[in-house]
Amino acid sequence: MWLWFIRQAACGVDLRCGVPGRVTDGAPVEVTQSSYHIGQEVTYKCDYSETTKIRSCETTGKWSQMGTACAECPDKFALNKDFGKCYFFPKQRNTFNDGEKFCAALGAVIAFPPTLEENAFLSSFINYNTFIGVTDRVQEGTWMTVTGEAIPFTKWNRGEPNNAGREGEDCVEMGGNGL
Ligand SMILES: [Ca+2]
Ligand SMILES: [Ca+2]
Repeated sequence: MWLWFIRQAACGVDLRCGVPGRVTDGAPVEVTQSSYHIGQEVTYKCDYSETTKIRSCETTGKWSQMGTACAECPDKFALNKDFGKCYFFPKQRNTFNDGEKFCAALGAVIAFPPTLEENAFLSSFINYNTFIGVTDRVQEGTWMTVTGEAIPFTKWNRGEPNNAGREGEDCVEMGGNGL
């Protein structure tokens, strides 16, 4: 009998987020749904590195703010997208050991170029000979990175390496010519 009464019906549906779009430097890894419920998360991958970030569907029905999908560089450091690295070229002069400490205090290491392209990039910033993160202090004549990795190529200037001087040389400097 009640069924014969005429009433309005209240309709409701959960707020949902739409398909998550690209950001300037990355995109969602996998978009499988046409809409997402509140609290659901998607993973974004940076276009030029393995960095990933999470974006979530907020109670407003919008995706959480995401400036960039890639990692951000620390203060003073500039991003190089091609190499997926942040670089800083300080002006002050240091010994190699002090340079290492200087970089370490910034959470960095003395930069070393794993490719010829990166070697060329580094050299383009060099006005005065500049230490790079390559050393033979562990074993004389065996050159490796300051982090203990093998170096994939060398680009020695003529006559180098020569361990010159009374105390020898265990560090590497690069000139503006990339040697
Ligand atoms: Ca030398
Ligand atoms: Ca040496």
